[in-house]
Amino acid sequence: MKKIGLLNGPNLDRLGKREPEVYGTVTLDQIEDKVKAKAASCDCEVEAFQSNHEGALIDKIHEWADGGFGGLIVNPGGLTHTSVALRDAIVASGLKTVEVHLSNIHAREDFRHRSLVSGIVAAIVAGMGHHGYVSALRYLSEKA
Ligand code: DHK
Repeated sequence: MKKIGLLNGPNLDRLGKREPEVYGTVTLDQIEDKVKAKAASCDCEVEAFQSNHEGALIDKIHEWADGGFGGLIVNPGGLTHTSVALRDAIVASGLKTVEVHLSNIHAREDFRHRSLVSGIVAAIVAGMGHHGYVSALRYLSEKA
């Protein structure tokens, strides 16, 4: 049984209420349920965590790295574009990682085009809304 972490960063707890024209109407609870339901059919176990705090996200990555996890699905939210520390934690974890964005960050403001995470992850999914998370799990169920 592969253990996969599902990590969501700042403001993703507001999904469903937050700019639905950009991020959709599906809530984070619903996304986590969809990913966990998919996990049941591909011999994976998914643990989900969301925080609005950079340090809490980093602590969770360390915990998962030490806890026998094999893969990580991460949407760092706005920290995507700013956080060297989060990037360093992902590298140090050794977890096979997929970066997910609900929106197509390359079709948005210039400051969203650069991700500090993209260069160190195995794969990137952007613009597929909540489907991106399930696609990431499908990939990690084979590759992690
Ligand atoms: C989510 C956020 O909160 C933004 O800060 C990113 C990302 C994009 C998303 O599309 O899921 O720029």
